[in-house]
Amino acid sequence: MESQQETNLIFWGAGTARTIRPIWVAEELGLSYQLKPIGPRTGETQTPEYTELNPKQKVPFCVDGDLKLSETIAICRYLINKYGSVETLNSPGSIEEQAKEDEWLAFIYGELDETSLYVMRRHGALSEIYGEAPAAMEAAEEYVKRQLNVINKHMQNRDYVLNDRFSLPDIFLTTCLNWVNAYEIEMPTELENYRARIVQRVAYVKAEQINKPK
Ligand SMILES: N[C@@H](CCC(=O)N[C@@H](CS)C(=O)NCC(=O)O)C(=O)O
Repeated sequence: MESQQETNLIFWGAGTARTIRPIWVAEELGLSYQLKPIGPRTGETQTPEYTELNPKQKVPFCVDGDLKLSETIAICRYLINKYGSVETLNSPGSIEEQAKEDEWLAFIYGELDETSLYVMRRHGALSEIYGEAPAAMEAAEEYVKRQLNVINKHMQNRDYVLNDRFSLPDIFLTTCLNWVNAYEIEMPTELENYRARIVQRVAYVKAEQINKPK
């Protein structure tokens, strides 16, 4: 049996393309953690206890001893900086490598996740809350395709986003590509092949099961 690194980590949140990210990182790192699988818009993020912990009333959220963290990028980055190793996932080795990792993370999270896929979610499946906006939906889908073309060009002849080693931007990209897939948005074949390869990772398969909504 594989040995697990003991921690006092607690993650809140399950069931979304964002909540899977810290779980996936923890699985890649072989960490022990406790999951409180609360879901968005279930009322569970609005209880006084949870609001005290995370005034944003959002998931995912992470507690490690005295440290309380929201924001998927910050949580995943912290886990790797604190618990990563060369055998699992580790922090970039130089300021320049860190800069390239940040560049891709910012692009994938900012342009694909927040600016377009989440806009489609808000005005699609969540339109009862955020309102119908067909023009925004159409524009966001076109925007997704534009960003996918940029990534596709970068990924030619590469196994991973950075330096031929699996790293945090791959976790963000794959979870966004899963989202693109679920929305049946046309994806370049090479990106679909990349996604299909990455989701076979043992840590991903485990995380995907664990992240399933209650
Ligand atoms: N920027 C945040 C976004 C978190 C976020 O919006 N989470 C959604 C679920 S994917 C949520 O909790 N929504 C609940 C709500 O808006 O009430 C992050 O990256 O963690």
